[in-house]
Amino acid sequence: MAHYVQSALREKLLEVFTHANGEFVSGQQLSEVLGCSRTAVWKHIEDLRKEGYELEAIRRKGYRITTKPEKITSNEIQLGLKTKFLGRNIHYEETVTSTQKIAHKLAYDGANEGTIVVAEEQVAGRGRLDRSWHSPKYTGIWMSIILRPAIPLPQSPQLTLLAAVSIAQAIQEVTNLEPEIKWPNDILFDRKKAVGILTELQAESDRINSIIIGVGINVNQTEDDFPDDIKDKATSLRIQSGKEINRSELIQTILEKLEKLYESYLKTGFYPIKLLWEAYAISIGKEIVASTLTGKIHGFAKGITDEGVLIIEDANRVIHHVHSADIEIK
Ligand code: BT5
Repeated sequence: MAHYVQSALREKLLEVFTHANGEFVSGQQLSEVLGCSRTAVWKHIEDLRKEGYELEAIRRKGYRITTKPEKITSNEIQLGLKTKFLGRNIHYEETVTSTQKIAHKLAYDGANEGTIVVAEEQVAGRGRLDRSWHSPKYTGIWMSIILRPAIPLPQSPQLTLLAAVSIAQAIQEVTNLEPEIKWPNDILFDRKKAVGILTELQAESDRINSIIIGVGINVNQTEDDFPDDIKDKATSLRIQSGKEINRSELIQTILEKLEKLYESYLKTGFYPIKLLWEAYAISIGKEIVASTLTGKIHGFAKGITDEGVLIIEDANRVIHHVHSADIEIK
């Protein structure tokens, strides 16, 4: 209920600004139209700012909107999209709990391979091991992709690496930045995380029904947009490049790169993807600490196997094969 009232007020507020057509609207006027105090008006204005609206405020004159957030639209993603199946079916929503949750349901109900779920905001975005993923409105790409590859179950982690390569390629093409991949699923700039990937499965015994690749990309956030707990370790493409980036264009490029790599992978296997992945990898050839569910492994990251498994050699020259872990580079 509270949420409904909030969003109704927000709609009304935006309506007033739309009518004002770029002119100033006084705080008094706003408080009358919305039926709330001047302080409450100020709070709503702050909320709009957090959502990416830019407002000018001048004493005695009031407020006016100077820039509206750029929204993702299915049209923009699909216009000129050069894919056969990826992104041909788009499920778009303004606010969701998690795009993964929706994609799981769609996949279970038989959605076509290549269906994607895109949201402007996630209120319960998740990372691996039930960690949370900060997904504020209008600033990032929060997307889940449904694939149905006919591959043996143990090979499914390869798709995380494949997705990471395609996202890195797309970011490079759209922004000219040089992404670095940290095994298995992070894309970093200056050692700070801009992209996280979460790969989940629906399988029966050893047969894969679907693989759902969740992609979280910090695109247009500024430093102030990150909460304290991730401020020091997160970055966005805008912070890195100094430019705002069109999210629909980036999604389109990711879909094109991903489909190309995925088709090559189904035809010729993982090896070519592995080579591409290695060219972006920063965690290889370095001293690292891998935190696994069963403990920490300190050692030298030698590379990945043809299955995408991380190889670490410890101080006693014992080789460890790590399937899943968080990596810290020394
Ligand atoms: C990941 O997990 O990196 C996978 C993130 C996947 C998010 C996408 S968004 C679309 C789809 N729908 C979902 O609900 N999820 C997927 P992990 O490696 O466990 O990293 C999570 C950790 O990264 C958190 O514990 C934080 O420390 C940090 N973190 C959270 N939000 C972040 C952000 N926006 N940018 C950078 N770091 C973040």
